[in-house]
Amino acid sequence: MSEHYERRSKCRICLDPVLEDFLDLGEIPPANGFVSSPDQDEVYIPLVVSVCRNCSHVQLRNTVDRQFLFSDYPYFSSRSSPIEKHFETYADKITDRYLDNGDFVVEIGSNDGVLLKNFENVDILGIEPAENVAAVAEERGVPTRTDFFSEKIALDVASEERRAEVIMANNVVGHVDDLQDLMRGIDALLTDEGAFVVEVPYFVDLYNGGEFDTIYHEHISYFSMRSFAKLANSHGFTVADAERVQVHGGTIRVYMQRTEAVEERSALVEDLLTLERAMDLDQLDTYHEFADSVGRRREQIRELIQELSSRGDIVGYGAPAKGNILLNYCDLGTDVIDFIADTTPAKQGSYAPGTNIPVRRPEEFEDADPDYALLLAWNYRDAILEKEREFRKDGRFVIPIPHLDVV
Ligand code: DWN
Repeated sequence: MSEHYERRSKCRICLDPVLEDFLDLGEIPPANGFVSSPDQDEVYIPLVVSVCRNCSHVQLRNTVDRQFLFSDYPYFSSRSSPIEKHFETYADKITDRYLDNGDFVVEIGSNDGVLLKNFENVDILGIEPAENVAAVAEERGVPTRTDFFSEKIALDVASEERRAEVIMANNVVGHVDDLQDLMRGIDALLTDEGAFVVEVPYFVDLYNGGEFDTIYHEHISYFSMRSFAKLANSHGFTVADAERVQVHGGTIRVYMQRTEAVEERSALVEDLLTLERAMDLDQLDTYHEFADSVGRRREQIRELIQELSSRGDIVGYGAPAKGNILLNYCDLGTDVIDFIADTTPAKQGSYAPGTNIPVRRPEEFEDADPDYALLLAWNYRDAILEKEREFRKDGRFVIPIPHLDVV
C-alpha cells in the first residue's frame, strides 16, 4: 500500500474478490490537484479501472485517501451556471414529490449549498467534508456539518435532530469507497417512508460517449442500474424510480426507498436494466473493447491538437477535473496549450495537475483571442458556445467528447 492509496481486491458492491482490470489511464495526479507553482511536488497515482466478474460493477482498482483528495477542494458547484439551474429544478421536484412543511432534508456531499439553498419551509442540513467549501455554504445560510458521511455520523444526526424524510447525494455516491457503511447510514437516518435520492454520472452514457476523462481518482464507482439495484436490495431498499438527466455528460438519478414502502417500481427501472443487458454490460469483452476505443480516441485527439497547434494558438476552456485527465492521458501540455481559462477564483492563478498549464481568469481568454479553444468543459457545450458567439466569429472550439469536432 502507498501512503496515498490502497489496492482493492474485492468488489465494493457484491464484496466478491473477482475484479478484472480493463482500462489503464496511467499514473496521474488527482484531477482536482491544482498546484500553486510548476515546481510543486505532485503525487502520481495509478488510474486503473476494473469490472466485477460477478456483478459487473465498474470501479477503480485503487482507493485514494479521501482526506488527501477532499479536505481542501477547489470545486464549487455554483461556479457553473448550468448546474445552478439544474439544482433549482431538482429542488422543486423533490419538494413536490416528497415534502411537507417542517420535514427534514439532508444532503450528503452538499458542496457550497447550491442545492439545499433552494428548499423552503423545511429543515435542511448539509454534510460536506471540504472545510473550505462548507464555509461557503454556511455563509449562504445552509447549515453544514464538516464531515464525511458514515453510519456513525448518521446515528449522531438522527439522535440530535431526527430522521430525514429525504436524503440526497449528488455526485457523491460514486466517490464513496465503503458503500456498505453508506447504506447502513442511510438506513439509520431515513424515515420509514423516506427517499434516498442519488444522482451520479451514468455508466451507459460514459460508455456510449467514450467519456474516459470522467474517470478519475475521486470517482471510485461508475454506476449502472444493475449496480444500484444490487446495492439497494442488499440493504432492504428498492430502486423505486429513476430518470436520466443531461448534466455532467449524462447522469442517472435514482430514487430508493425501503422495499416495504414501495408499492410499484417504475417501468423506467426495468427499461434501463433491459438496455444494459442489450449492451452486453454483463460481458467482460464489452469492457476490453471499450478500452481499445479509448486508446483510439486518445490518438485522434493528440493528432488533431498537434495539427491545430501548428496552425495557431490553442487555449483550454474550463478547468474541470475531467479536463486534467484528458490533458494528462493524451499528453497535451504547455507545448500545445498556452493556458486554461476558468470561472472559478479558487483555480485561477494555479497550475493544472500533471501538465502545469497555467489556469487564468476568463478575461484573459478574451484578451488572448486565440485561434482555437479546447473545450475541456464539454459537458456545458451548448451554454458555452452560446456565451462565446463573439469569439466564434473567427475562433474555433475543439470539442473532444463525445464526438471529436471543430466548430
Ligand atoms: O463529481 C464531480 C463532478 C460532477 O463535478 C466532482 N468530483 C468534480 C466536478 O467535476 P468537474 O470539475 O469536471 O465539473 P464541471 O462542473 O464540469 O467543471 C466545469 C469547470 O469549468 C468549472 O471549473 C467551472 C468552469 N466553467 C468555466 O470556466 N466557464 C464552467 C462554465 C459553464 C463556463 O462557462
